[in-house]
Amino acid sequence: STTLIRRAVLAVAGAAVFSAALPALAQDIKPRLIRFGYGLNEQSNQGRASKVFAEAVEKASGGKMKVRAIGASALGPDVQMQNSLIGGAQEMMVGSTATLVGITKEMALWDTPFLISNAKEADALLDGPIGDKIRNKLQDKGLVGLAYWENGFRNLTNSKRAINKVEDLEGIKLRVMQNNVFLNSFKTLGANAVPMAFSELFSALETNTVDGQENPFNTILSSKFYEVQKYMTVTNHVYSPWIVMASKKWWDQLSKDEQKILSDAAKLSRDFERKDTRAEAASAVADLKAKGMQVNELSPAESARMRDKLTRVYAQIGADIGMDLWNETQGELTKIRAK
Ligand code: TF8
Repeated sequence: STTLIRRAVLAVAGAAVFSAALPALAQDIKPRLIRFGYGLNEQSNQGRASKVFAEAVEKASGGKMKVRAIGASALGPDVQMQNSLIGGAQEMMVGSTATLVGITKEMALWDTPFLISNAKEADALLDGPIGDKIRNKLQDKGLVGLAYWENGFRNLTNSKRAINKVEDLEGIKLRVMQNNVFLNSFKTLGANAVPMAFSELFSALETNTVDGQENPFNTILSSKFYEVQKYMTVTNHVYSPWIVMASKKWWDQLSKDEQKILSDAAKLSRDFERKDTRAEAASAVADLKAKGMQVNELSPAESARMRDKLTRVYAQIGADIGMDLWNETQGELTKIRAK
């Protein structure tokens, strides 16, 4: 009977080895080299998660699909990479949704000031029907949106003064993303808003070409903006997602198995990225203070004044993305908040 047990054990072990090897054998996977570009540096939340994505793809494909994660805008700023993907000259990227508005107008929903107020709302809205609907619109434009990562709640920094009230923004030369909602919002609030690619931002701040910028804590830390910015004002004025995308031209040549490996890895790295980003953000204010930044919080009353001043901007977003999508989003948020 010992032999019987031994045989049974061996059979089970053999089956396990066989079935573990089987998916890789049976799957339709070709050797692929995937250039995955991103804008921040390697030592950022974006860089860390890009590495997780690359490793997940390599592992799931048995080493056949190799991802070269290339950061620091070495493949160009977001706008340029988006166009490379559309043209089929680059395979993948992760970047801002804000620079996609010219391609898919519905993306402007994510630029709505104060739309999302916490992580629970962000995840549920982005991973739910609204997020899917907007993401899938990219397909007609030559892009495949696979998952939203967290860029985060944006805050203001500048080299001139602490922003205690809306009027303090007057005359501040503020870099904004290349996106009309951001441009109009900050012009409306009195700043001298200048659209600029992220890759040019540090040196623009350093040379005082602009006085300030707005980004999540994580980016202010990882891009070392504290070296060239004295003041940070916690405004949480908008939640920005990032989006992982593939070139549709390239994607359409992949097998179903290869496509699944990439979408699974995009989601796996998304879950890692959100956790990592939130953990880093939680201690970032203390870190930035330790680096010498003077930090203040915008009062709820001033925040409310900001919103009031942006009424026109809200109306414009509704008109641009369509009132149906706007109303659906409000309905979805009501549901999420009730949960
Ligand atoms: C910005 C965004 C950046 C993104 C990134 C480089 O300020 O917040 O995080 O563009 O992909 O431009």
